[in-house]
Amino acid sequence: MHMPKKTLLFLLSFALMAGAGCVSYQETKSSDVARTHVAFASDKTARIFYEAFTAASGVGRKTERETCTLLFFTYTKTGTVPGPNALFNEAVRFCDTNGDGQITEAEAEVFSRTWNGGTAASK
Ligand SMILES: [Ca+2]
Repeated sequence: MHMPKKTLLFLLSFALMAGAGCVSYQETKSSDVARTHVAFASDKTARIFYEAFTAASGVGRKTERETCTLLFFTYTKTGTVPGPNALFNEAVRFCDTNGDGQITEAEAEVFSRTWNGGTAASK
């Protein structure tokens, strides 16, 4: 059986690519910013805020991006996790409802009941 040269070359290229498999790459980055300055009306207010903030700090948010390149059989998965300051700033923005830079006891009480780590509730 005689196989044309082009067909043989095509089959050889296909076998080479199939044998190479898929290259997979995964990277997780942490992005952080400077912490927002905030004042608390009292020590009790600060305690309420920090207790609610740290209770939900285990709830991480991750922004993911996936890329699949068929030509070179490459699969890339990139994730970004906000750093602790970014989460703190978001918590302050969420808690300080009137945006005056001071957290009152009423704001801290509402915050402690509604803050879930910034995953669902936001202003
Ligand atoms: Ca305020």
